[in-house]
Amino acid sequence: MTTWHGRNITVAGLGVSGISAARALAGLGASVTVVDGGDSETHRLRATELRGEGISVRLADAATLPEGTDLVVTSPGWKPESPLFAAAAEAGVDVVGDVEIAWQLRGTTPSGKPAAPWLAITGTNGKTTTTQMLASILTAAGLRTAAVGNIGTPIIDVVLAEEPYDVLAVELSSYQLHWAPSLRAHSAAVLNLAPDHLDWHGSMEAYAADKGRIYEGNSVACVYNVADPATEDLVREADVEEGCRAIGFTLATPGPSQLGVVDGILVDRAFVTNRQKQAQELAEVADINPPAPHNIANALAAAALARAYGVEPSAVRDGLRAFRPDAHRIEHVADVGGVAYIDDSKATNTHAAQASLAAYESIVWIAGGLAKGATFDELVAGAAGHLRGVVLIGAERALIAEALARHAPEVPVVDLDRTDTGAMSAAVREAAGLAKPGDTVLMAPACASMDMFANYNKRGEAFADAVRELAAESQ
Ligand code: UMA
Repeated sequence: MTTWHGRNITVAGLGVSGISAARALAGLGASVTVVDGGDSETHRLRATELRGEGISVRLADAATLPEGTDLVVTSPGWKPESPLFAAAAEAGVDVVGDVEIAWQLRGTTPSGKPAAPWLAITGTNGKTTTTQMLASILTAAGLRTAAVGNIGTPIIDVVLAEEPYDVLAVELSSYQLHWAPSLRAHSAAVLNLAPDHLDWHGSMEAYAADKGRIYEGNSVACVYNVADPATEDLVREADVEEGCRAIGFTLATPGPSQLGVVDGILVDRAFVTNRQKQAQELAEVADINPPAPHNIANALAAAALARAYGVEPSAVRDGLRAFRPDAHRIEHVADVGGVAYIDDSKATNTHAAQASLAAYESIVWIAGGLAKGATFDELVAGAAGHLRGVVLIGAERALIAEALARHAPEVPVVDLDRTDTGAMSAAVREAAGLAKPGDTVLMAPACASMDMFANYNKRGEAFADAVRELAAESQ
């Protein structure tokens, strides 16, 4: 077992994961220094708090490696080419992520109970929802569980909890997987694979390779999306434990070793005694909230992981029924003047935006923000036939404007040329002006929000506030 006592550890990042890692490692006797490039008021407040706990903090310098460092524990957002890591490589010092540390710390709780296995989920879209669905199913099965990881709860906090967990539903981003070389999940799912975060990873190949790490060393099941062959390729490339199975999920009738849908029923042909002849009913499509195609796929993936862990069919049904989706995911805000206003602020990439643009007939689309290295041609070409008009906001809206000019030149576009927070209210008014009764105004930006808002929640709230204002005026 690793000894942490007396080690000199540098934690990169004073955010959610950095604070969790710093506290945990200091608690185990390590000498911890947190470094961060930021120097905002929030950073200073956090620094004061940690210093009070005996943890050193250095702000406004994200590049220099503190003297004597023997391990760097990074937060997921730091890019691999960050100068700090170049300095670490130069000094022969390893760099790992907080998820790697959590994996190494598992089982060190005093209870004597074996470490909770991890059921891990990644994918370009749907991973938070699927992780929540899985946690709901595991809870319905009477297990003590938590939805952790990229979802927002640092995983180190959970593996060190006083009262141990039976099993964990772990959402992992490609960043976290990149920095977690020894992670070995019980079972794992890659939901889908589309270009995202290419600015961080450098290429689609590097992004896919990091996502694929989730299958390494799985012991029971590697769950893949039949409709997305790239996910199955990742299973094929993974080095797994003897006896670990590849399990597909599909919206069509499932083959052997798959979960799928038959006449509105979710069906398991993987975790049954005779998968050639037998099929186990799990739940009805109507049990899923909302029963949109991409969400049925999420439910099937969650069900596959739960069944891999041995959960009974009735708990899959009860867990799916109990699940309620988060705000800002294709959320209906209001109808104003016969036009529906939908908040899909969570559509922070083109793949997610594509799913919601495909769900409506005639759309006034509000889009734009930070593109994260994405291109928009495919998205715009696919959606062109549904677009009544487009309102563009945010820093990198020109990329979308150019794609519209190429693939949908007839569609009216309002380019707001604004990145202030008030721009959302103006965008909603412009959209209302373009929309006709029966249309949908869809805020699915296909971009990250940080150029204008603290996060996608705040962007969604700004949209909803603007819609409510419009509704009040129209009464
Ligand atoms: N920082 C630097 N230099 C850098 C990068 C960051 O100094 O080059 C500093 C920032 O000033 C900040 C801190 O590092 O103080 C932030 O670190 P971070 O960006 O890794 O964020 P955390 O607050 O630690 O949150 C992270 C995840 N964030 C990212 O991956 C960007 C959270 O996922 C996650 O919930 C949390 O750990 C707990 O595990 C958020 C996310 O946006 C929701 N994830 C991406 C996504 O889902 O698409 C991957």
